[in-house]
Amino acid sequence: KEKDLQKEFDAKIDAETKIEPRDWMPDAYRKNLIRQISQHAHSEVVGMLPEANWITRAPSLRRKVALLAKVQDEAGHGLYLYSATETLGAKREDTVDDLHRGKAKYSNIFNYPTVTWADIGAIGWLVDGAAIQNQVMLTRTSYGPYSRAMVRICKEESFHQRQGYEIMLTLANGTEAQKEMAQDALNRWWWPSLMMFGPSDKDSPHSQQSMAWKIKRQSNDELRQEFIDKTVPQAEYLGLTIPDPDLKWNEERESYDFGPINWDEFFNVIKGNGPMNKERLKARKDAKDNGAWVREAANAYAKKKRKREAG
Ligand code: FAQ
Repeated sequence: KEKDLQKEFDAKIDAETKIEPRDWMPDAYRKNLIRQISQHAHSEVVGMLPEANWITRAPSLRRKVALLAKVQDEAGHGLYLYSATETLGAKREDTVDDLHRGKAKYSNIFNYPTVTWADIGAIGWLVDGAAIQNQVMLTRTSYGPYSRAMVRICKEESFHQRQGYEIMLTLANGTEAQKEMAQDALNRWWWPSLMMFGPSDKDSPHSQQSMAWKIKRQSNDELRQEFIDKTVPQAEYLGLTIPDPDLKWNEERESYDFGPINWDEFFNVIKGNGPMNKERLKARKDAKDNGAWVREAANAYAKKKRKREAG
């Protein structure tokens, strides 16, 4: 019986038929999806913090409205993705507790500080840009609810990317000090953004199986290269310099060669030792603790209502 179910599952993967919540799936497929989607959800939620830091200090009402909307979108993405993990049988409480206990990962990128307004531009441009590169691929992922979530989320991320690029464009065409601020933000966010795609393919333990299951449709290195090729001309248009002396167009490959990535920094950050890891986790834990009374009140109200309805 199990063999038949496995065969049916394999045939669906081969035929590009989405796997749906009630379908049989191998345990390891389910586990791997819960791992990836919950980390993705945590990234969206923790990812609100660096930008939220600038909401009160946005330089104009228009900038503030756009930033508020963007940060709210990220919250929505997080909730959407937690729901996707629930379709796989994960409990949201456990998933969130794993984050708070430091057991679950979230994207390396959100462990860096946002020290100037230009960082908000750089995040939209580079971080959302990298997120789109990865998530457009995930619209074709084999698990139905995840793939459909990605279609919606990518539409919003495109707005976020343009919002960030436009901030960079304004600064890059502004005063000398503003241009310097934009360049400084690019210098600090470039390399961590490249790390968002994950370790090199040869050091990526999940890739092979995730590709076979069509959870991932392109490798970490392929996506990183595509992102670089797309982003270099955008930096040129801004008149800014990518902080990589080895960056060079390769005629033969029709693609950019680039310098070595500091993987020690990456692994250190995802182990919890980045500049902002402790502060980010504390902010999430405090948010949960400070909201405890709301959850208690909502539960008490729901209980009272059920009792009343029962008779
Ligand atoms: N950060 O074997 P692989 C956003 C971990 S976008 C931290 O290659 P996999 C939008 C990995 O989990 C950011 N950890 O793993 C936004 C694994 O550890 P584990 C979120 C990383 O899964 C924008 C180990 O290294 N996007 O939030 C990272 O096959 C602006 C080995 O790696 C997604 O999560 C990293 N960058 O490939 C929000 C996209 N990379 O679990 C607010 C969905 C790897 O064994 C503001 N995820 N690790 O302990 C994916 O596509 C994949 O999970 C990859 C990693 C490509 C990230």
